Amino acid sequence: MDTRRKSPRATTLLAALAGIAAAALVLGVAELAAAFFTARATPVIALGSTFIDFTPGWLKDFAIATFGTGDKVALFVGMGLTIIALAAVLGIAAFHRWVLGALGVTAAGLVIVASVLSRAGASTYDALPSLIGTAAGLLALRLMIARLPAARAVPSDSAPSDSAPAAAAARALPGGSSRRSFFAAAGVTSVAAAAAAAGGRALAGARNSVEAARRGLRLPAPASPAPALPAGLEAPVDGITPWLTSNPDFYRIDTALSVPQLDVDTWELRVHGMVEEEFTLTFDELLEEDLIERHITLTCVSNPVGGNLVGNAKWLGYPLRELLRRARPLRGADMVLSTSSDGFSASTPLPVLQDGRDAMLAVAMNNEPLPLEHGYPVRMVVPGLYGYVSATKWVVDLEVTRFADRTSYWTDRGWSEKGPIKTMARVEVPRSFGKVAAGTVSIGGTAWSQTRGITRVEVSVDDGRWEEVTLAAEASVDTWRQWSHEITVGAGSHTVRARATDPADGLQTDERADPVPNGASGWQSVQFTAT
Ligand SMILES: Nc1nc2c(c(=O)[nH]1)N[C@H]1C(S)=C(S)[C@@H](COP(=O)(O)O)O[C@H]1N2
Ligand SMILES: [Mo]
Repeated sequence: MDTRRKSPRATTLLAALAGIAAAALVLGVAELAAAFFTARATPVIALGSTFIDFTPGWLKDFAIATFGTGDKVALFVGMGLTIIALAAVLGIAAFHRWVLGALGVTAAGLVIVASVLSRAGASTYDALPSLIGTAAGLLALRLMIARLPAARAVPSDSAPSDSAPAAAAARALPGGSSRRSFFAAAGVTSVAAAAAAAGGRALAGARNSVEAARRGLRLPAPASPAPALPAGLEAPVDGITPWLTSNPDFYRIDTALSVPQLDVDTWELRVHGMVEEEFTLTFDELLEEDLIERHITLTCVSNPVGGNLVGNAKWLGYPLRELLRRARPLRGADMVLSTSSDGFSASTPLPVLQDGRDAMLAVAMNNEPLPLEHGYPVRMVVPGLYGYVSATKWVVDLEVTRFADRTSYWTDRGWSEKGPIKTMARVEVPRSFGKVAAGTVSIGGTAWSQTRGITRVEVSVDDGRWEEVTLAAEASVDTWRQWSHEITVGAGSHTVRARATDPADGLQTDERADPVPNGASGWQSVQFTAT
């Protein structure tokens, strides 16, 4: 008789333990991944909220009555016990039939994913941490179960059977040592779970402390404040995009899986390359310079015609032309390669940074220190260029060089070396496939042509004659400009097209182009229905 058959009870207990250790790993790894990817809903919190949603009212009342303000603790204890019980059952199931256990763990993982996705503000991307955690848990469970004696007793002298690999693994080991190796695997799993959970908390804590430092930051007043805004910047049309984009509404584009957490006390900008004077700039030194404040509209090269990867904010920063004046570029240099702490880079034509436009190292956005995801503590903002060749967030390095010598993140991936923003008119009202009341309809939108300005916008309804619309006031040539118009339409389906004119390049091209390699072009056409 095989020794392993002597204690089936003990083995079942170990299987339950394996299930519990695997569950701990699922949650630990998921928390770590959530902190790393800056997920909006973290798995444990989301599970807790779902747990509350599914707790019957009488039990909730009982919990509040009994535990008072300790009801949250009671919730997590109750949830923990539920998870432990479920995990133990799944461990035993996996021990008897691996497929059954694996399906159970996968189902549990999907429950976590579902609770994460059901939280307000969650995006599908937030499912990733739970999926990674579940995968890690499955793998660990598999390794632990494989180290347990076979579920079905197999005489050690029998021929290898068709039973689960677990049985084969167990048989391959001399009596006793399989249990030792089980404890080793379970130990590693538990330690990994605890380490992942602790790592996740540490990461989240570091993020909180950077956010706290950001909130406590006092920025100097600008030496050159933003010019006063003229009245009438917003076109009088319901549903038009606000002229100033708030920080939470500002589009975000970057390659950073995890938002960089930079410390203003250690942040430095290295300025080097083809310059007479190389230097580094600390954050305090940067703030001591004369700062300018300007409204500038940023645009992403990936913005499709009519798209919303564009936003307008007030930026405070140190003019790059001043910084370059200090560095004194050498003859032959034609590009500034800016690099972020996370390795992104952008190549900006040197003349653009010296031609008098308000290109800057920005430290504030709409009267606040830069939000973490918009480049805290310092980013570049260059009027007139798409972000991929100019707007480096979390910037730490400026190298004066030549296009012939160096390339950058997106130019390495087939996008154009130069990225001036194309003139564009956007229709915001009516919405695409929207409904309006037949008769006279107020329509409107935004047009931009940074550094050149917008002098005319025209619309054409149902391919009719082009009509000039009313332009709202212009703050500067570096900002977008709103427009409005009244059209009269009968019931039915209609289209409206829009096109802008700027004083330098003239009429916006009607040539359709995709965003790759240097920005979308073409006249936007919006279909809508009047009833
Ligand atoms: N470090 C870093 N900076 C970056 C990017 C990036 O991927 N990483 N993307 C650029 C691109 S393509 C754009 S359009 C702008 C967007 O800036 P925003 O996210 O503040 O709107 O940032 C630019 N700066
Ligand atoms: Mo972009």
